[in-house]
Amino acid sequence: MSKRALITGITGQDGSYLAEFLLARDYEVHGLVRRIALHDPERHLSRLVHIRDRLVLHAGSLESSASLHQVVDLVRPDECYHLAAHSFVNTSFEDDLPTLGADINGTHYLLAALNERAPACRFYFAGTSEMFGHADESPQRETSRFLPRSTYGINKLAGYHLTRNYRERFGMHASSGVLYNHESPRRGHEFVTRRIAAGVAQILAGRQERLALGNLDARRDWGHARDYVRAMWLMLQQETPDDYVVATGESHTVREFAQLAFAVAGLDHREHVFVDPELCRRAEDQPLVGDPRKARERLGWHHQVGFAQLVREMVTAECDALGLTLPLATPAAAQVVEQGEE
Ligand code: G4F
Repeated sequence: MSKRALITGITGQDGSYLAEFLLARDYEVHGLVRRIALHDPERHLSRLVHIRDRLVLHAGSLESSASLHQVVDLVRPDECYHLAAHSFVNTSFEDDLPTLGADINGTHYLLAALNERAPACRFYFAGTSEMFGHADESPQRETSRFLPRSTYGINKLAGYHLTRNYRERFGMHASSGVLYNHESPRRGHEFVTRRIAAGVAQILAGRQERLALGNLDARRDWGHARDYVRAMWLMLQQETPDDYVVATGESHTVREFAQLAFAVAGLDHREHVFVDPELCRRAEDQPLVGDPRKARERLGWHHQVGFAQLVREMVTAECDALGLTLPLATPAAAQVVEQGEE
């Protein structure tokens, strides 16, 4: 009999890759979605179009404990992947206040519903490197101190501790992944990698000339979302639940990402990119880079898509969407791309 998985946040980048991954392994895949997603699928289910008829979607809300009990009762999942959350890192605490409570409550309601109605269900919580925030060591590992610097990081840290509590107190098979930035052509438009890839395509198409970015020296540990959902699944296949850092262990600056992305299109980023102080974040002093050793040793996980391949895939997808063919790279651009591939 095939296993049943329930995914919250199935409409997002990670949710869509995870659903594909599980379907390929013969899972019966259920997703919790907001009612509006079912009423306006074109807008809300765009990442699931190609697999929509193989999924079972349930309207429900993480803000309603009753609706979660209902869905858990109905699905009786073997595995639950809790990915839903407001995911854009906003530096303004004031603006984030309403989302903070909702996300923490949602995680708690879901854990409680599973513990009560499907206690054997294995649970994955989507933690994030933002929980480390102003990390006091680099690279960060599972034992590094958490010092979140955004309400998003605080919210995720609360979810991480709730997950640990349900594991220790109720014996649930509950694990958290501390995931570093993971990107793809399905990334939301507000994130820097997608902004750059889309900007390159717009410039190549002659629709705009310049691209505004924030801090070009900010460093991130960027991997491909497809690789990261595999790590989530691996965590739930272990005999014992645990928490894992999922990262490439390699960091690059926003400038490097831009340089490579423009080079892929035969362009020079210095002629198009400018810094808009409005887009610069405060307090980004410690680079967030993960140490994925534990995931490698215990899960046998390793990222497969490297930095240059990720950048190329994202730029190519944006150009394809506009019907553009990437020009043959100039020798200088080819050199940048080659360096990125090293
Ligand atoms: O793409 P970002 O907005 O991602 P951020 O803030 O690192 O968060 C993402 O990754 C986290 C770790 O997995 C997740 F928890 C979170 O949900 C999300 O998925 O920014 C990346 C870096 C930052 O240092 C930012 O300051 O890029 C810098 N940046 C420079 N210019 C910019 C821009 N970020 C954005 N969004 N837009 C810019 O123009």
